Formats: sequence, C-alpha cells, structure tokens
Amino acid sequence: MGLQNTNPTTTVAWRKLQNHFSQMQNNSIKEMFENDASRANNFHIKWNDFLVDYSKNNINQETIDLLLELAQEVNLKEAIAKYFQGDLINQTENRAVLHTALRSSKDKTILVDGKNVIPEIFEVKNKIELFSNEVISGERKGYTGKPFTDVVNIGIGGSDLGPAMVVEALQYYSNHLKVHFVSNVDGDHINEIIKKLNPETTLFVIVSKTFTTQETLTNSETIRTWFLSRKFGTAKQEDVAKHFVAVSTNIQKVTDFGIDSNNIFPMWDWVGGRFSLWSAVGLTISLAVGFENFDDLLKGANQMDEHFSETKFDQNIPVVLALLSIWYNNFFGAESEALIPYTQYLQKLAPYLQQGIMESNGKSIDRDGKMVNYQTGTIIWGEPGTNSQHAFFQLIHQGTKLIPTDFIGYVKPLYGNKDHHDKLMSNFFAQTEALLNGKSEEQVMEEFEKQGISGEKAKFLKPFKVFTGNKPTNTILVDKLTPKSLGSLIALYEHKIFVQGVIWNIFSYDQWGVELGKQLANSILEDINTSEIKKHDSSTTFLLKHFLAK
Ligand code: G6Q
Repeated sequence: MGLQNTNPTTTVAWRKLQNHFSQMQNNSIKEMFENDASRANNFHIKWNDFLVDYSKNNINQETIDLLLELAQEVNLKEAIAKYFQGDLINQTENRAVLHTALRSSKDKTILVDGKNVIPEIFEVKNKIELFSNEVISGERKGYTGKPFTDVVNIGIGGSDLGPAMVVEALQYYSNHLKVHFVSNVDGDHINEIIKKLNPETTLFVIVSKTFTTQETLTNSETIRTWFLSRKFGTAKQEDVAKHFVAVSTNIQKVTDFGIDSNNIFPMWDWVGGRFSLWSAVGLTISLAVGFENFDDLLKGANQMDEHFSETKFDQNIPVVLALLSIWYNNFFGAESEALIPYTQYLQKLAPYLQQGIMESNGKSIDRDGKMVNYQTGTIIWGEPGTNSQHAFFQLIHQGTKLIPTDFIGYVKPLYGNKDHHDKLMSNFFAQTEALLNGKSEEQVMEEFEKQGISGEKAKFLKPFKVFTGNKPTNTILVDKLTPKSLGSLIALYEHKIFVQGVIWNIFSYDQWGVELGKQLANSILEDINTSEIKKHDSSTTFLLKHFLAK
C-alpha cells in the first residue's frame, strides 16, 4: 500500500547524473543559448493559461533524460497513482493523503477504508455554499439583528496560512466583508485585531483540525470572553452560537466550546493541515470572495491534478520543476530556492509555501527508518518583485550562493493599468535575462567609456561591476490572476512537493519535528505558572530566571 522504497543514490540514473554533473557544472547557460536557437522552444511547457519556460537552467537534453530516468527508477508513476487513489502513503500516521479528492468532480469514486468519500465532500461543500451565501447576503445576522460586516479566522499553521494567502491573493474578487486573521498566541496580535471589531457584527471562524492547538484555543477563549464582556456589547452565552462557527474533526471539543452543532464544518484526517485550504478550512475564503470563486479555485487545482496525473513526464509541469529542483539541490549543492511573484497579490505565497515545502520535505529519515545520506528539503524564500529587487536580489546576482529562482508573472493586470503593468513586467523579464547573461568585462568597459571613466578608477571599479550571470531561473507566465489560475498554481507546487518526497524516499505528510517544541512549551509554561524552574540546561534556566524576576 505504501510507496516503493528506493534510496535514490543507489539508482543507475543517479550515478549517470553524477557523471553528467561533472561535465555540466561549469557550463555556461548563455553559451548554450548562443549555440542553440531552439533552446527556449525545446525547454518550455504550455498548458491551459500557463507558459512555463525552463530553458534558463544549466541543463541540456541529456540532463532532462537522466532526470526522467531517475523518476522512472523510483517508480514515480506508480506513486502518483497511489497518491490519487487514497493509498495510505502517510505511513507514519497511517493515513491517506487526499487533498486532491476535495477538488475532484462529483462523478469520481475515491475510496477510504472501502467507503466513497466524494458524497461527504460535496455535502460539506454545499454547507459552505449555503452558509457563505447567507452571510454575504446579510440574511444571516448577528445577535442584535444586524448583518455581519467582519469575519475573523482563528487558526494557525495549516489552519491559517492557506486561507490568509488566498484571501490576500484574491482580494480583487472580494465582497464587502472585512476579513481578519488571528494566528499567533501573542496577545498583542489579538488585541490589535479586536480593537477594530464590533461584537454585534463580527463572525468568528475557529479553524482547528484537532481543536487542541494551544494558540487557537487560547485566542478563541480570549475572543469569546471579549465577545461576552459587558464593556463591548450585550451578548449573552446563547449568542455565542450565532457568532462562532468551527471547522474541525473534533466535534466533541467544538460542542464543548459552545458552538452550535449546525455550525460545525467537518473535515477529515486524510487532509493534512498544510494542504487543507480546499476543505472547509477554506470557509473564510468562500466568505471573502463568494462560493463561486472558491469553487473556481478548486476547479483550477483539479485541472492541475489532471495534468499532473495524466501527462507524460517530459511535458508535466510539477514533475519537470521537481526534477530541476533535485538537480540543483542534490548535484549542485544549492541549499535554497527563491520564489518571486511579480504581483503584490501573491505576497503571502512564499510564507505559505515555506510551510508546504519545508514542513513536508524537511526530513532526514528515509522510508526505511534510516538516516539519509543525501540532501533533502530545500529552503524556500521570497517576496514579490519589484520590491525584492531593491532588497535581496543583490545576493542572487553577485553573492557566493547558487539560488535557483522561480519567477511568476501575469500577462494581464487586474485593473488594466497598462503603464504600471508594462513597467512591472519589463522588470520581470529583465531580471531573468540579467541573471542568465550577467555583465561581461567588455560590457563594463564600454559603459565606463560612455561615462568617461578610465585609468586607475576604471581598473579599480571593473571587478565590482562584472556579473557572472549563469544563474538558473524558471519563468511561470500565466495569463491572469484568477481564482482558477491561482488554484492551478498552488496545486502545481503541492505536486512538486510530492514528487520530491518520492524521489528523496521520505515521508512528506507528517511533521513530527513540530511536536517537540509544543511539548516543551507546555512544560515550561508550567514552570512559569508555578514559578518553579524544573531541570533545564543552564542557558534556559538562566533565561527563565531573568524572565520571572521582572
Ligand atoms: C500542517 C500542520 C500544522 C497544523 C497546525 C494547526 O500540516 O499539521 O501546521 O495545521 O498545527 O493545527 P490544528 O488545525 O489542529 O489546530
């Protein structure tokens, strides 16, 4: 039922890739372009409204062929089938990984423990639709009979990052509801949000798969106390039911909190937190942009699912991008990848994918329970362009580290401001060109001549002005930022995570590393509450003493 276990470094393809790497490592991408006029034509994929150009990479056809051979040797095709059909591929938690089922069509059958889960998925979707419509239209009202004006999503990690990213990304499609996100247990965070709210017109969506998460429960309790406080309104205990809804698998705990059983939106243990925005965890998205747009987001993801599961690998966007990432991570020794969307709407995409990518593939034990002897999860980071150009691009251009970068841009802007958009996109194209070509000594000297710089000054300045170039990039150019294209884009990266996890022979869908910190925090909280410092290392004891003395 699980995935095939293969240490990738023992495959024939891996050995061939190592030899191939020694021939490629000092290659000039620029020269490969000069020697082959059809390079961009050979290394791009067109799919729906996406154009993915991966020609500006240090690869040739042999690289791609060997990477595809690697995918074949680890049996990627079979792994994809297992992923989509609900096999228990999350073996350490004994669960299926079925976020793809959440966006699949009604006529599909997907079995979990012998039961088709599609009907219940659609039941919950209907509930989301009805509820969103009632809140948006004003038909559903608060305890004083006023329609809702504000929605607060209370959740953290997978129960916050996805909805927060999508609500921000799709704000062009939003309605009158003002949407807020409370995640951190930092009391200052919640206070900053509460002060903008009126209890009579605010709806609270508590999102917690387990309903045991310290941050979310603490924030929910603080908000409930505020809601019931005479200082701010006249709400009574029974009004909690009108203003609080929950998304969870833990029905008992939600009911204990005081939430009406009609206002519980169920989810399932086969949906991992960081892949859950497609489930009722996306309720806040549906409230913010309307159910139709939420459904379009799902449709876009479903289209990418079909592309990923049905397209042969050399034309398969998630597969090709995953393999290129392996090429840099495991052969060139690149430690991180940057993700630069040229739209302010996607400013939360990198933080969102940081969880998706680093929590999933930040593992060092393989599927046989052994320590890996090769690199796994990449570090992911990024910010929108052009802002990032004025911030950290210096390091990508002229630093000592190799940072493969994905550029994501849109052909059409949403408001049609052509002047701005042309300027934005000329930067988008210019950066990948600059990273590829760099600036040669001759070009620098030519510039100096034009600027009247010569002699000692020119000699001194020259090395600083030269750019080596040869920095790999992928360009993902999409027609327009719509709910559908956003759904496809997110699903693209989800599947890239999957492919890399399969090749690295690790379990991508657990997160045991997150648990240790949670346990220790609970034990230290006890120390703080009792002012009795238990046995810790001397640094922690020293710090706790300082904290408690104030
Ligand atoms: C994601 C993780 C994690 C989780 C949060 C919130 O994959 O599992 O980020 O989403 O810890 O958990 P709850 O939804 O259970 O509150």
